Amino acid sequence: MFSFRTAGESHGQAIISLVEGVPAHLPLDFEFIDNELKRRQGGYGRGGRMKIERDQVRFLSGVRHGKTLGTPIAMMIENRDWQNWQDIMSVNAADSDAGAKRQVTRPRPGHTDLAGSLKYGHTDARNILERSSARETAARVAAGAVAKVFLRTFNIEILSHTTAIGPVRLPEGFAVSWEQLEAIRNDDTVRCVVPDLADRMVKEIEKGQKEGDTIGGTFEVIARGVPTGLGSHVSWDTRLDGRLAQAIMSVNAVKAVEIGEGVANAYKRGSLSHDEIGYDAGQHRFFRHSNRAGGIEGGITNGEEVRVVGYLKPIPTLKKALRSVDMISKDPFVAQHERSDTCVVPAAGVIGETMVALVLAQAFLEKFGGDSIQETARNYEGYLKQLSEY
Ligand code: EPS
Repeated sequence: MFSFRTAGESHGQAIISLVEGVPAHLPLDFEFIDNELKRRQGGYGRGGRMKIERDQVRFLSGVRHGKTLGTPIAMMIENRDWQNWQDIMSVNAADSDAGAKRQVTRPRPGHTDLAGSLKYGHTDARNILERSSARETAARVAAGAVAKVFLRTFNIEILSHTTAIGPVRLPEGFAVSWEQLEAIRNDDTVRCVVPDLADRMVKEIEKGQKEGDTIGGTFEVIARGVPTGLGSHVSWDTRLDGRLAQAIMSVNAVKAVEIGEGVANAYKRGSLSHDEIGYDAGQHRFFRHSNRAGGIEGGITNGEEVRVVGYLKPIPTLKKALRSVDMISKDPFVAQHERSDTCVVPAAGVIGETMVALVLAQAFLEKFGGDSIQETARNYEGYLKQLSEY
């Protein structure tokens, strides 16, 4: 069973990723994996922290001479900022006085600070925010990069783009091409494929920055080459759309998820919402004349591109602080400001790709299994043959 976990605090020594269930003999592309981390670090609107970190994966287990062993893959990404936080985030009881220096008692509305502190019985919200920080997503991207390498073996590719930053958005029904997605560079400002809109998005972020505010937005993740038949209609938790929604919703600041044109379709007639079916006799395959369903029907992939949209709230760490109450004195205060980002939507798209890759890799291995990549490939080829003979 393919699965992954992460561990680590934002200003602790390192963040860790553990991936299980990857078949043996998969050649890992280390350059590609580090580049994925670099992509997540980019985007206009990031704060000072990204100038400190240079994320790189150190493989600790599960790989030998460039290939997976079929054993758990442990990866570590160092936090360079740890140098500045060694005593504050120390694991030793003797350093507990140092922790008081950066105590957080004024919870930010919209953040985990208060709910987490109450739940876990902490009076210093740092014990909560260190783990709820989006720093954790670097470890997810490492896991997702392994999933992407696995999926690439079967010609499944995943990319994303920014579809809105604040009120600046792509027109409804805008269909991005794969070439446009591939053309987005690592140093792109906002990862939007329409240059005019990208400029306006940058201006929107600058305006927010100046006003001490934060900006939300949306991203779309697209997976191509996904075969018909991943996920299943048989139970609530096997439906792939539900699994993707959970995965995307778990990304920090995401508050809504859409598959295909799910939101717009709710306001349209059925005759304008569904994708008519065609058959390509040359390729022996069914196809759709449109893809409003985002490549999933009844919780099962239908062979079209899988399309998922994530909606992010503006992040809750604001200079223009909102009203709050001190957790200890119970006096009203404006919430505490920590160094932070203004807009994380471009990075969130890369994290969205990761979550889609992890869900697709899991669903793929559920269907085709295999302890070695050769065995998985054999099973997959057999299934493709079965489809072509249908
Ligand atoms: C984050 C706050 C900022 C972000 C961080 C998420 O970090 P810091 O508190 O060190 O300034 O930069 O994101 C990352 C470190 C990252 O790698 O994405 C938060 O509170 O969620």
